[in-house]
Amino acid sequence: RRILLRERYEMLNCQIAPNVAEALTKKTPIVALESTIITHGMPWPQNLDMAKSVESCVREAGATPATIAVIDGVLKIGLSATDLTHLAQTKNAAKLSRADLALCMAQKKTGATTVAATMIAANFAGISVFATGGIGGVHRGAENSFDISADLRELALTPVTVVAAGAKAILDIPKTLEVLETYGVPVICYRSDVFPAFWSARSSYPAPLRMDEAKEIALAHKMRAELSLSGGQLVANPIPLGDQIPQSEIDPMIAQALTEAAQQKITAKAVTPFLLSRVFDLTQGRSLTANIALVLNNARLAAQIAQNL
Ligand code: PSU
Ligand code: MN
Repeated sequence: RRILLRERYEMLNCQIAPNVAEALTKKTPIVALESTIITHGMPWPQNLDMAKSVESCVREAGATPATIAVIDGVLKIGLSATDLTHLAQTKNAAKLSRADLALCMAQKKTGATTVAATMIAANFAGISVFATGGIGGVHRGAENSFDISADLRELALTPVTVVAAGAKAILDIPKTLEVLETYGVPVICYRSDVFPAFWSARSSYPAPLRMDEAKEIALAHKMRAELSLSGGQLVANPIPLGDQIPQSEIDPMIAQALTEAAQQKITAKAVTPFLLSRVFDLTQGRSLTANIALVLNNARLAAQIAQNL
């Protein structure tokens, strides 16, 4: 089977980093990490610092990090320090979701994977746990724009447990929760009775499900596989209270960013990066500090879940 897999990777131009390949062979815990957060979610040079710190965090928690991206057409599961620096500095990397991944590889281009594409690549490589900041979701005004992130449908299809700090507060949280419910995606709030709102630890929406131990989350993941259920789990891990920006403070800034996006007719893939960068400016960088803190917090929980799988 291993030889077959190797041939398949070569045919596809997929490279698994040596330490990730070793962890896969030895069945030691691995945590996948996305790269759109590096290229489209944060400014240089904090994006590179974050990418390195999140990998260290995973290692300290006893798992192997595997940051995923497409570099010159090669799907890499685990990036070298050179790749990471190159990607963090690249201005024109594509933002890859399910629709774009194979095309980017075929055209030998460079692209960063969103939650959806990272789930696909992780599952392909045999990695079950993935840590990110916040997933994409249903945008406010979706009843007119139909802007619903492909991340949600991916959670319905691909069996990876994704640890995020809830959905970004720039989104319509109740609609996002409704779509996840329709798709049969378990939304497991970690040690919380309410769904977290990314920069803020609490939203006003109750937790659809709650679990308090990484072990339980890992067991639920296994049970889904036993039942042959397609799709993953969303673990919503609140940002630590000391790092959060309370909703009352950030809400007016989100409202302003949304107004500007509408005025400038920002659409499709550009919406999320535009809003994140405007909220960064309007909070004078506080949103970035909070974003980094929550990603590290998610990496630690993801490593614990991976250890229990
Ligand atoms: N979380 C962050 N920063 C980000 C993203 C998530 O903290 O930049 C990215 C993820 O890659 C996610 C994407 O999959 O935003 C969602 O984009 P869209 O809304 O266009 O589907
Ligand atoms: Mn969208």
